[in-house]
Amino acid sequence: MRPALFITGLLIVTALVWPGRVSAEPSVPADPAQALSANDLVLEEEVLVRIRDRKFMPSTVRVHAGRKTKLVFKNQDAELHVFMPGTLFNGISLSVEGNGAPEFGEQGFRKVIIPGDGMAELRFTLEQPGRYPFICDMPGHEMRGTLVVE
Ligand SMILES: [Cu+2]
Repeated sequence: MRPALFITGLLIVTALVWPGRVSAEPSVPADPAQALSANDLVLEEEVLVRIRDRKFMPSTVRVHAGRKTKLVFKNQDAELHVFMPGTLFNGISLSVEGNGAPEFGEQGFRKVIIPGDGMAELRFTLEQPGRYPFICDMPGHEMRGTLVVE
């Protein structure tokens, strides 16, 4: 009777203590992955360009060479507009999110059409400093801007 009681007692104590010890262990595999994605977010530079009354605001947009960039266009007009940067993004990896309609040619990104009250988010990294003009190519829109890569 007594040894059986003792063993039962031991089992209960072990059951009470063991789960606590297990949950106290740090979860090693999750930590490096989280640190990496947090790092990625910190390194990304976000630049916002509003479009209102047929103007890019600001019309001079500054980004940094070698830096992961998220360039956001918010179209606050009712009509659609276009971000068309010429050959700047030829051969450059670029992703577009939002509700715009991007166009890609053989050389890569050509332009994105952004609906009224719409938004386009472009992610890229540019390596070559310089001043690069962009336009909205909708008929009658005299909209110009300059992307400055510093
Ligand atoms: Cu326009």
